[in-house]
Amino acid sequence: MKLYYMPGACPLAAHIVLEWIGAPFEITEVKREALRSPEYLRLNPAGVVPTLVDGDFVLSENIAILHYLADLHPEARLAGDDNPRGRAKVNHWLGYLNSDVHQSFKPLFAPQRYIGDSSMNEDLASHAKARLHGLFAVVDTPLTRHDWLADSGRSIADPYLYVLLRWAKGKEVDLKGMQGLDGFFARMQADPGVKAAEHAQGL
Ligand SMILES: N[C@@H](CCC(=O)N[C@@H](CS)C(=O)NCC(=O)O)C(=O)O
Repeated sequence: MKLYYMPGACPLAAHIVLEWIGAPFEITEVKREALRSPEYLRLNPAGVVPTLVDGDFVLSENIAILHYLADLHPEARLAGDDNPRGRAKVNHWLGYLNSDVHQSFKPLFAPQRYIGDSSMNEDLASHAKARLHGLFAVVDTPLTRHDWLADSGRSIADPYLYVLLRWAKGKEVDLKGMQGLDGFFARMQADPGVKAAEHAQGL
């Protein structure tokens, strides 16, 4: 199994899951300028990471990849404890992280895709950060009650949240007073699988 990634970008979530499930895998870094190369576009027509290649099976989209890995290794119990409500809760958080939180970082990383006037970049960034503050507050609440995002326990949603929190810290999103998130971040940082993935990506 091979995971295509850019260091610190969202494929870090799948990379951590690969560490957690303990299956053999390799990683290949994609340089930003190679995202639009014909070779890479053949694997991932959207020209983004992650892409996972498992034999003749090529898969993109974070949520699809995370579920695929969890389904390949049910013994790791990363998809919501194998019952409809548990799975629904994991999907709830994955949807929230992928559609709302992840997307709200995009004006911070690539403002030129959202506005033509770069003198407005600071204003755009401050609105994006305010939006992210509110989105993270919603995630903080369950983490004041339990260690992992889904109440069924550790899941594929947790590495995704961890990646987004790393970005929030890098971009100085205000997370003051969000103690659930503080504890979660510290737990993830101490996790051997997280450490291994970060080390392999040179982070
Ligand atoms: N919908 C995709 C989005 C993936 C995505 O946004 N990847 C970013 C890195 S975190 C990327 O490759 N950005 C490069 C670009 O947009 O040019 C998914 O969830 O997998």
